Parts: sequence; C-alpha cells; structure tokens
Amino acid sequence: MKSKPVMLKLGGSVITVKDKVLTPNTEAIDRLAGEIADSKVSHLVIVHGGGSYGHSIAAKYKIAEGFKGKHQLIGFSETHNAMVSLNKLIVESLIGKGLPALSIPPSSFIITKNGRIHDLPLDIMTHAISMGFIPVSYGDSVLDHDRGFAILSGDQLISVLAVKLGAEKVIVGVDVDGLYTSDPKTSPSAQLVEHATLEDLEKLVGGVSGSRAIDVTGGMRGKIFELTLPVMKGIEVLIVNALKPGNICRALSGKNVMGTRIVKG
Ligand code: IP8
Repeated sequence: MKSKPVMLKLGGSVITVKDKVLTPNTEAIDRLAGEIADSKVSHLVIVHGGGSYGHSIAAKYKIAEGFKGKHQLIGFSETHNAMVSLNKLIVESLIGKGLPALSIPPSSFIITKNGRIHDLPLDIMTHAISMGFIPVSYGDSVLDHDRGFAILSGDQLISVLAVKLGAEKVIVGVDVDGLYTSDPKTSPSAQLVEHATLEDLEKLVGGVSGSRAIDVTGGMRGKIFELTLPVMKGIEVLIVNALKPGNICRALSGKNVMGTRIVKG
C-alpha cells in the first residue's frame, strides 16, 4: 500500500447511549460521519465498539467466558446481530456524507485462539483501502479455537490491524478527554496526561476512568492493554474525546487537539 492508513476507533460510549440497551447516539454518529468527511483523510480504517448494542447481550449470555452450554448459542447470534445493526447505522451515516464505507464483519474472517487474534487475513482490507474504500469493522462475537467462541474487542482488532497494515497513527475516540493521573470522576486533583510513553502507561492504569456501564472487554484498562501493541511498534496512539465536536476532524487532519498522545518513549 502506497500511503499508510490512519486508524480510527469510535468508542461504544460515544456512538451509543451506553446505559440504555440497543440505543444509538444518532446525533454523535451523524456528527462524526460529517467530521470524517470534512477531514478529507485519504486512507482510513474505522473500527467501532459495542456500547449498549454488544456488551449487554454478551454479558447476559456470558459470551466472553466461552462456550459452556447450548443455551448460549442464541446469545452469540444475538450479540453479533446487534453489532451488525450498529455497524449498519455507522456505515449508512458515512455513506450519507458521500464516503465509500465498506462493512467488514470480524466474525466472518477471524477465529481467535483463547480470545486472541492469531491469524488475520488482510487481503480484503488492503485491497479495499488501496481502492479508496473506508473499511468499517467492529468489536464482535467471534468463533474461538479453544473456547468455542469469544468476544473480540474493537481495541484488540484495531491494534493488531494497525500493526499489520503499518498504520500512520491510531486515533481513539472516547467519552473522556484522555488518560488522567487519577480517576477524574472521584478525585478533584486528577490531571489530564497530555503525553505518555509506554513506561508511563503502567502507572496510569490505576487512575484511568471511563464509562461505568457494562463492558465485557475491560473498559479503559482493557483499552490501554491492547493499545500498547501499536505503541511498542512505533505507531503513535492519540486518545481524544469524540463527544466534543471538532476533535475527531482535528485529530484526523493532524491538527492540535486536547487529549493523550502515547508514543514509544
Ligand atoms: O466495545 C466489544 O467491542 P468493544 C464488542 O470495542 C462486543 O470492547 C460484541 C461486546
């Protein structure tokens, strides 16, 4: 691929109302689609999270714990189907802004091993990017070699994809301004960390905060765990508040934006 793609994660707490089951944040989805169009970024891959679509159903049937009984099968299907519905809303909104978005469902090309991606066929993704499409993938219920099935988080997916595609950067849109020195929701002295290295991440994990709604993939802690992979490979990660209008457009255009920039060191 000639130019390196930019990876954009749209957090489930941004694109859905996280404490109301199966409720999209349509206002945010449409605004973000507009910001992506305005940014005129040339090679882009979008991965979105599950929010109130994937997490509550996956939690109800304990999908993340793997196959334990036949009663879970319908839960696996419902989880995937909910993610398909959410993905459709995002893709439709992007198409509505004139962007050639292409849905790429993880469960149809990824089988995990003990919850981890071990083989990621890239053909469809690289072909689509080089033709000018915007692949839109997501956290999903996937089949797993060891556990029968698992939940693949959008954060694991975007991190592995970023490395395999040799991405320029990973922009992570969340519902807070970035990483804090302590939990800003309980500690008045919490400060936003604007710049972090791999070494800083471990210390910061204790203080991170995010949505408190059901999250079967580990919330902000799980996010940081996954994002260390691209950082280790020298890919910059930028965590920004995607609920604040203009942030995603600025981040995609390479302009200065409030948030946490994580680099190798
Ligand atoms: O919201 C998980 O993706 P995430 C998706 O990126 C499901 O952790 C199906 C719960």
